[in-house]
Amino acid sequence: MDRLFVKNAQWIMAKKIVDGHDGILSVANEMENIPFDIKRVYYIYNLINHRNVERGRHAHKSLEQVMFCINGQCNVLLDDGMSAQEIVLDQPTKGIYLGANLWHVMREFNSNCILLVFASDFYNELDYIRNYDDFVASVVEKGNMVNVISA
Ligand code: T46
Repeated sequence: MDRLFVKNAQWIMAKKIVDGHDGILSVANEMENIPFDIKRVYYIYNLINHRNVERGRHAHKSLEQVMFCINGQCNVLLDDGMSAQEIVLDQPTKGIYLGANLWHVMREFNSNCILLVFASDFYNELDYIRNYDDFVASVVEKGNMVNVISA
């Protein structure tokens, strides 16, 4: 598993229970594997144009999320405004925490990719920063505010 060096991201491992039955049961518990109260769950699937599609391409102002690829795989580009890295989600138990102020792009899906996302709040379009320049400006502004406070 790649070391994460971008801010506001971390690997999240779901529990994997292999018992006497066929199949594997995985579980993620609020405040245990998922570091926030879960208000919403959504999933992304049926990626027919999977080779060319990119989803995400935004940051959130305050929303926190954990994303698992529970079938297939995809890449996620993570960009905190200072540095960026691309990770692979390819195991149902290996999730990524997406904190606020983290630009993320999901891409290079394979055809059977299913993303399962736990979110800390309900859908609110006002929480999205969908323009990359606006995102960088907000990171710079927050960085300056930190410097002013700590000066
Ligand atoms: C995110 C990444 C990982 C709703 O009406 N309710 C919802 O709960 C969601 C998630 C979306 N929508 C609507 C808003 C848009 O009209 O569904 C449409 C597609 O949403 P969006 O373009 O934001 O989809 P993605 O895949 O680019 O992003 C989604 C989440 O929206 C976003 O919060 O971080 O997955």
